[in-house]
Amino acid sequence: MIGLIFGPPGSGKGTQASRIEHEFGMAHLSTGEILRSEVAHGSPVGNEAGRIMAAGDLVPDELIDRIVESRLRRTDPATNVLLDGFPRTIEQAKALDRMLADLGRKVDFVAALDVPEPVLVDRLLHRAAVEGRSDDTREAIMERMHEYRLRTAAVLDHYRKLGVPVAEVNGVGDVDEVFDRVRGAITRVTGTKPRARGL
Ligand code: B4P
Repeated sequence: MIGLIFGPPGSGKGTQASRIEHEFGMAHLSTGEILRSEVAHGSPVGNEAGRIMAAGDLVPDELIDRIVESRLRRTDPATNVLLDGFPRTIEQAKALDRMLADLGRKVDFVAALDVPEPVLVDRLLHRAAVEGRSDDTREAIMERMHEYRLRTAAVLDHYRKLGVPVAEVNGVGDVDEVFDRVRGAITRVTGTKPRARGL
């Protein structure tokens, strides 16, 4: 099974993904985390991506597509994969569909977190104060929201048109409350039961 956790910056994709990973037995692949690790290691990819990310822009599709493709090719075909932060453009979505078709796989569900922009900005400014991430400045946050509206939001319609089940989930509330909704939505659209105790 291949799932996407989707939503605007700060909607909690990474936060919810680590819970989905454990409860549904999925391997979590976050393009944001991969890029931050490349930046931290000072690799050529990291040097190229770091400046772009700090400005709140999306790194080039070709770069991200190559990263994801190499990870997917290394993944056992029997492994359930949860993609987090990818695809973020229609071009990335089409590239993903081609990669998966080559591997005899497809996107099975999209869980989309819905959070109003003022709440997103507050969360990211709060994270800036706690973690000091280079792309959590007010200016970069505004740019990330703009990129989301301009280029990323359309990815949901791409998958709806392909007939992929898209579950929209209210992402406002505490993390456990949001996860209850996410878990319910994934169970509904996939018919898969969480594996953790007492569920
Ligand atoms: P990502 O790492 O994907 O970061 P994000 O969208 O900001 O965060 P996410 O939605 O995962 O929020 P989180 O759980 O952390 O991308 C970072 C950058 O990498 C992009 O801007 C781009 O430059 C680049 N990039 C990545 N993928 C790319 C791609 N495919 N193509 C091009 N460029 C790409 O939560 C945010 C905060 O809210 C946290 O502090 C968390 O603790 C808090 N929070 C979460 N849930 C909450 C809740 N329910 N209530 C209150 N706070 C909550």
